[in-house]
Amino acid sequence: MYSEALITALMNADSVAVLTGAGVSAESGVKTFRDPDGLWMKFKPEELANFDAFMRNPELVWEWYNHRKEIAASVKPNPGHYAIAEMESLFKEFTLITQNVDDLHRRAGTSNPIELHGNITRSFCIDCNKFYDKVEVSEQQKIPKCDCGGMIRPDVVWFGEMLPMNAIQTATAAAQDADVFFSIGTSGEVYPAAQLPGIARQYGAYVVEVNPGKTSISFQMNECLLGPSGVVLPPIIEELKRRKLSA
Ligand code: BV8
Ligand code: ZN
Repeated sequence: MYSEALITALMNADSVAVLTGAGVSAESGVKTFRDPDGLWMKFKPEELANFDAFMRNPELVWEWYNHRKEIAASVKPNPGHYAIAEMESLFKEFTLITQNVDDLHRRAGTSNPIELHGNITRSFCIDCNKFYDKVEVSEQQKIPKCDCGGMIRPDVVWFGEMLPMNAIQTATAAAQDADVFFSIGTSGEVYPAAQLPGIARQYGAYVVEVNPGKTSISFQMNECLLGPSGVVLPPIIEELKRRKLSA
């Protein structure tokens, strides 16, 4: 499935970076956004994943995020998440950058996921910015309220919102430094995350896409591994560990 060039590049790599999207969680049972049965097929992103939509209809947006929170909490990381977590110990420098908000990389053991679009398990008050790890949304109180009386929102980056400065700076530096850069389970439709594989390529990385299908950024890759991440990644990690042992 993978080429000798990829294994050689990984054997010689000091620094490796990985960008993931919703596809890496698909085998855990979490719907993606743009696949035929994806989340955006039922809801329009502009109706839900933006601040104006939240202010217009906070109950609907909280209902949607609570639904996604319950799904994320009820599923488990899959072999793709675990393979990525294992990569951390195989290279001098390793950075996992994710667009996902489902917390599955952390639950699979990745110690410091760079969360470009936030994390659905966290929320914060839009008035005083107080963070909450746990918010109760009940029948009576459909919109969680802060101690200060302000409305609480999910800690995710909506369309039209800036990404957390430190996250996008760390991610960009990791892409520039990478000897090998993986783009896994992302359609490459959302910016500025979708610029990262191209930046890595520009700075000399060997860039690999892992996705059952072609995407709008496949043309930027050195290699496209056409398959599900939970199937494609584990054999690469196994081969790498075998070669490192015998090196
Ligand atoms: C911003 C919220 C500054 C959290 C999301 C250029 C530069 C900067 C901004 C823009 C720009 N051009 C346009 C913009 C605006 C906008 C944008 O990118 N719009 C797009 C749609 C054109 N970007 C922004 O607004 C960003 N903000 O840049 O601020 C600014 C402000 C104003 C104006 C200009 C600049 C904010 C972007 C963040 C938006 N928030 N979500 C949440 O609810 O989740 S985006 C949403 O899409 C998710 O976060 C998701 O992660 C993300 C990307 O989707 P993917 O993860 O790729 O998922 P998708 O379903 O698309 O694809 C899944 C893939 O997996 C498929 O390819 C499939 O084949 C594959 N797959 C399926 N099964 C498997 C698999 N792969 C592997 N294994 C499998 N088993
Ligand atoms: Zn508050």
